[in-house]
Amino acid sequence: MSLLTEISEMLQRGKAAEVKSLVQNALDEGTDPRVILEEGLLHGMGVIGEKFKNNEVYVPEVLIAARAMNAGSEILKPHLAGAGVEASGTVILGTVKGDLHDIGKNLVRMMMEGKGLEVIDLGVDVPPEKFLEAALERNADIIACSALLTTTMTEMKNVIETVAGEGHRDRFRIMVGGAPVTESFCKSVGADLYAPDASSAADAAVALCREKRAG
Ligand code: B1M
Repeated sequence: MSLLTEISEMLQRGKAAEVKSLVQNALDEGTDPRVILEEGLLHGMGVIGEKFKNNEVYVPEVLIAARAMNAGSEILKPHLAGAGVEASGTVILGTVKGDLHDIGKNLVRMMMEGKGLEVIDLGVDVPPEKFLEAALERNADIIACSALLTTTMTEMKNVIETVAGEGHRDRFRIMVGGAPVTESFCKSVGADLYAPDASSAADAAVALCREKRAG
């Protein structure tokens, strides 16, 4: 069995310690960290997701798989992030109110930090006022919202309305993403940018900060 397959299988079984050491072994063998992420960790999480959908596994199994996913991602973090890059912008990031999914958001943070952005991670279940408060306090460039549920993605509209309602809509760029979010949803709620995955979210955020700072 290849190391990547083993990572995927151990993740599915929620074996965090094993996932960590297998990820380290794969790095030591010279495997590209992005390949370890995509074909090891995310592959395993994808299988769990399918089983969750089909009621073959339940919340506890998904939670321990998520913990193993996060453990493996932490080992990858320094290898995905470009060390020593000066901050080129500040991003306020969080999962919207009512939503507890954070694996994708954590990957977005990792990729953004890797591109030299300063990321203030507000965690999960973040109310609109908290996004705005943090953005004002840190004089941020971007407010970035993640949502994984069709029932919570509508909170993104509340974030935008809260920012606009307080007269700050021109001051911050607002970015949205997460599995149910689409380009057309982004347009419909009046957000500035949608990114489908963590890597393109990081690239887009850097471009947005550059454009914003250029005037
Ligand atoms: Co939840 N869950 N969950 N869950 N869960 C989904 C999302 C679901 C699709 C499963 C299913 O039924 N098929 C479904 C949502 C259905 C829907 O709304 N359409 C669902 C449900 C229903 C629920 C509960 C309601 C279940 C229940 O209790 N009955 C409940 C809700 C809790 C709540 O939030 N209030 C719930 C709970 C949970 C757990 C707590 C058990 C756990 C979360 C643990 C955690 O995150 N720490 C969990 C998990 C793990 C999942 C699945 C299996 C995996 C999600 C994940 O982490 N994927 C998921 C099924 C699936 O997706 N196949 C499911 C991996 C991750 C890397 O991908 O987050 O999409 P993702 O992030 C990507 C992109 O979307 C993007 O970049 C990332 C990487 O490239 N991205 C951004 C994300 N944020 C971005 C922001 C950006 C840009 C890009 O810019 C700002």
